[in-house]
Amino acid sequence: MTRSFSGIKPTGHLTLGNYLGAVRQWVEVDQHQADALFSVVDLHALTVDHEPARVRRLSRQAATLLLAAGLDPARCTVFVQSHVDEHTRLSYLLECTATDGEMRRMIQYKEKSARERAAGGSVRLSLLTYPVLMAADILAYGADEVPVGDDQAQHVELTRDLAVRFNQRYGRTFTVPKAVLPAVAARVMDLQDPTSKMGKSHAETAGIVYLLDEAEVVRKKVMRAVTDSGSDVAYDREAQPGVANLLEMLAACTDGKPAELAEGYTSYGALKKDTADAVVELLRPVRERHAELCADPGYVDGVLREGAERARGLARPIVDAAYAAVGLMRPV
Ligand code: AQP
Repeated sequence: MTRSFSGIKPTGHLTLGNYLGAVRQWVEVDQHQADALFSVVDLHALTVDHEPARVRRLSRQAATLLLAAGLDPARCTVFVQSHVDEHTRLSYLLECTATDGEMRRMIQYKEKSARERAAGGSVRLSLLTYPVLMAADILAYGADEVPVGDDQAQHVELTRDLAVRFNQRYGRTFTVPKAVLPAVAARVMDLQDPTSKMGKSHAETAGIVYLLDEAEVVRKKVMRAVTDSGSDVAYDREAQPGVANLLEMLAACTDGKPAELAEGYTSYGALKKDTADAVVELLRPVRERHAELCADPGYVDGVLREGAERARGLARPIVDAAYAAVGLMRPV
């Protein structure tokens, strides 16, 4: 059976981008078709300035939301990354496989490090090596597939390169994985700046729909979305990025096609209203189930405990084999 791994960073409240670009595919497809592992990748949240109590709170919230969205522990493995030591153990071996040039070419690193420097801050070394830890997350499980949004495709490409290089140098140890992108909404854009990704860690929140936003808040955010000058509703990402973003969101919520949906609208107002309604309806059951799960924290703890146990059992032999392959002496 195909094995898949995917993760979500507790760097903020989960967004509609996370849901449409990743989580929904995990729920509807991956957990049914693969031996799927889903992790709250909390170590990745430490690559930028963070508040410890907030990371802890957001990790629990992310795990609870994944279950609320429909991940079923009877079908898949849900766990917290820092509960499984194999990730950091393997990360070091992969740091010895990657080059610093490769790391510095990563688009996310370039963008984030530039942002940190512009704000007068320093750049943590872990921000540079983040893609190596991500590669370890994937390779530790022998994952064949990595269901992600478009923004992570370059990191999965790097993971493939590292796996191939390691296997060539030390003998076949890792499965070479591939990224699996959703057909629509692979990149949901910020409603206030449709040229930038809707990201959960962004400081400006007016253009971000969070999964736990009240229905009225969602409506307000969508109705105030930046559209384009002109009044035609057409699906054109280059010329009309704001409208294209709304059409893609509507298409993802209604299983439609953005270009076909565009033909049914003559005003931005009607498109926004239908998009807002569709998003509210899509998120309603997730919010309701989240509230139920919050009332039963013991259940979430149990899922995460069992998930980490299973994850450890899968990762340990693969990481041990990698340690042996590079020439490290095994404990006697
Ligand atoms: N806007 C998006 N559209 C489609 N997919 C998205 N994903 C994230 N944003 C979008 C996908 O969600 C999964 C989890 O990603 P993450 O936790 O790395 O994403 P984030 O919300 O983008 O978090 P940050 O901290 O704000 O990220 P940075 O600043 O690093 O971009 C992934 O599969 C991702 O593709």
